[in-house]
Amino acid sequence: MNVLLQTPGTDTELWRAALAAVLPEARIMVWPDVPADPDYALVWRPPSELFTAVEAPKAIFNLGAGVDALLAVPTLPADVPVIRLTDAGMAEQMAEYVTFAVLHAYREMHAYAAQQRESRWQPRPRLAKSGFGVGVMGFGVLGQAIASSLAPFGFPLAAWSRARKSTAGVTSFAGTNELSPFLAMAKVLVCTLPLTPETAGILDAGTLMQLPPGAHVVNIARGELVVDADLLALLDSGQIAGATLDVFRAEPLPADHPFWHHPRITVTPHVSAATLIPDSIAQVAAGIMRLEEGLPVTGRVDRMVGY
Ligand code: OXD
Repeated sequence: MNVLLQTPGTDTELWRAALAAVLPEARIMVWPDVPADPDYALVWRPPSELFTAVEAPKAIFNLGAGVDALLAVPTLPADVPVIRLTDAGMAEQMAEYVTFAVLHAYREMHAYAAQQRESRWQPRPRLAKSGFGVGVMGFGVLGQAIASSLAPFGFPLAAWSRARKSTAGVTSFAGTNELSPFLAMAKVLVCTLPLTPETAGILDAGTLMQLPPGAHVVNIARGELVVDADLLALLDSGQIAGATLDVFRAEPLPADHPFWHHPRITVTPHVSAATLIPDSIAQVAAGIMRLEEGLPVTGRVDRMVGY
C-alpha cells in the first residue's frame, strides 16, 4: 500500500515513524517525494501542486479537525472521500480550555485581577448560575465533549447546530430559525463551528448583539467566523464583557492587531487543542483498515456542507 504523507509543522519524521509503526506494510512517501499512485494521502493544508503530482488516491485524510483549507484547494480531486480527525485527543483538550474560560468568566477573575492591580480587597456577590447559560455553537464530537465537561458545574447548557441533537441536560436549538433564542440564553458563547460559506462571518454585530448584556465569547474554531471590528465595537461599548480567542483571521495574529492589547480579550496562539501525533495516526490507521475492508469510517466529510 502506498501512502503519501504531508504533515503540519516540522515534526514530519515523528508522523512518518508513528505511521510506519501502525502500518508496517505501507510504503510511506513524504511530500515533496511522491509515489505515482498513492492509495491514501494524509495531508494538512496541502499545496495545490500536491494533487497534480499524483493520481487520485482512494481517500484523503485531513490531519486536523477543520477541513476548510483542504476543501479550498482547487486541485482537490472530486469524488475522492475526504476524512477528517474527529477527536484524536482534541476533545479533551478543548474541554479543558473552554471549561477554564467559562469558570474564569463566571468567577469574574478578570475583575479580581483588576482589583489586585489596585491593591483593592473587594469581594463580589456570587452570580446566579441560572442566568449564566453556556451556549455551544456546533455540536459535533468536540462541542459535545465541552458540554459534558461543563455539566457538573450546573450552568444551563444549550447547543446550536444544523440538525437537532438530543443530549441529556443540553437544550438543542437547530437551524437559523432557532439561532436567536439560542443566543439569548448564552451568557458564554462557545464557538466550535466549522468554517463553511454558511458560517463565515456568523459572529457579526447582528448575532453578537443578541447575546445577553455582559456576555463572553470563546472562539476555538476559526477566526473567519468572527467579524473582528464588530466584536471590538461591542467589547468597547461594554455590551460584551470579554472574549477568549484562540483562532484568528491571520495567524500568527499580526503584532499591530487590536486584539493583542484589548483589556477584555484573552489571546492564545491556536493552542486550545494540539494535534497529537499518536492519537491522530491511530484514527487514520483505523480508518485505512476499515476502508480496505469496505467498511464505513468516522469523520467522512460531506463536501456539499463543508465539514
Ligand atoms: C484543526 C486545527 O482543524 O488544528 O484541527 O485547527
